[in-house]
Amino acid sequence: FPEGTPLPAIVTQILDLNDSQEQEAFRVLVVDDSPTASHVIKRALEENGIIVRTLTDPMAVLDALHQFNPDLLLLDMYMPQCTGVEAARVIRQHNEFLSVPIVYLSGETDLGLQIDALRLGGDHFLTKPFNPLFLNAIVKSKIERYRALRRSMYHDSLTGLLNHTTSKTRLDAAIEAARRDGSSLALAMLDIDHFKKVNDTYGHPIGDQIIRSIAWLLKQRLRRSDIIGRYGGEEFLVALPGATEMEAMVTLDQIRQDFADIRHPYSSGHFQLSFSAGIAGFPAFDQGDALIKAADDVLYIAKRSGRNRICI
Ligand code: GH3
Ligand code: MG
Ligand code: MG
Ligand code: MG
Repeated sequence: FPEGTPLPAIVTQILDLNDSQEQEAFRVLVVDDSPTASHVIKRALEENGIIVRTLTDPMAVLDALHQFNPDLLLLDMYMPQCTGVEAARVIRQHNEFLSVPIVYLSGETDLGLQIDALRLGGDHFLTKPFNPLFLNAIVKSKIERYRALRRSMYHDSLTGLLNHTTSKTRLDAAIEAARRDGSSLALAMLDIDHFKKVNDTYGHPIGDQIIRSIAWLLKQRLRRSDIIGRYGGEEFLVALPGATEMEAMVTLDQIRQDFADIRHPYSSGHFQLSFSAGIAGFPAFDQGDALIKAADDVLYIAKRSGRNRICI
């Protein structure tokens, strides 16, 4: 909210976190030894707004997957270095690429060989020359399914935030990046104050709405590069790469105040709530687990000293 604007009373009713996540452009990696074929495929997909990267050497496919992070692979069957099926087998040996869709696009018309390719890690088989409309339709439907699967694996369904496990994984990765860059990172652990009373007094569904409203506020206020996770029931993990503990304190204290100001409507009146947070930072704590523990210890102090506050 810009300064001076009153907070909407019904923050909880305007959000649908899962629907409001803007759709990022689809990314497709095309692996084909023929530059001409790659070019034609690339153009057909780009006409539909898809971001395409082409690769003529299948031996480099793992690097390309890591760097480009595609939503789908279009794989040629016959290439001088190795076959598409061999490339797919290597890809599937890596856990993180276990479910990325692999669609073959090849001149191979032998049904038996096509079926073999599908058995060994492929999701679909298209033949050249391809119909651009059909190619785009297959690519779109496979990617939408894959994205939905990933969202449910990595995100919490109530809030759309990162789930517990993913929060920790992302925090660890951010710490490694900070170590490499010699930059700082601040971690805050947030916990809603007296939340049991909310459930007891107003009911569990209202409690859920409150949890969604904090998630919404955090998403509104923090940067895209920040890590926001639902760490537990009404506990949130917030990591700010590049920020010092003091900078995180300033940012989070503003959010704390705004949350405390929200009037949650209930029957003919309203109620107000608060949260507390503890902040710790890298490099003072240089491992994910230690950082979380440190922030949690400080959170406990914030609770003990009266709640509705952020401590460092
Ligand atoms: P404190 O200020 O010390 O944090 O007090 P508290 O009552 O918030 O205590 P605590 O953090 O231990 O309580 C968490 C409560 O949050 C327990 C549980 O009933 C409730 N809760 C946890 N997850 C959910 C959820 O997904 N939905 C709802 N409605 N309530 C939840
Ligand atoms: Mg070929
Ligand atoms: Mg709690
Ligand atoms: Mg609590």
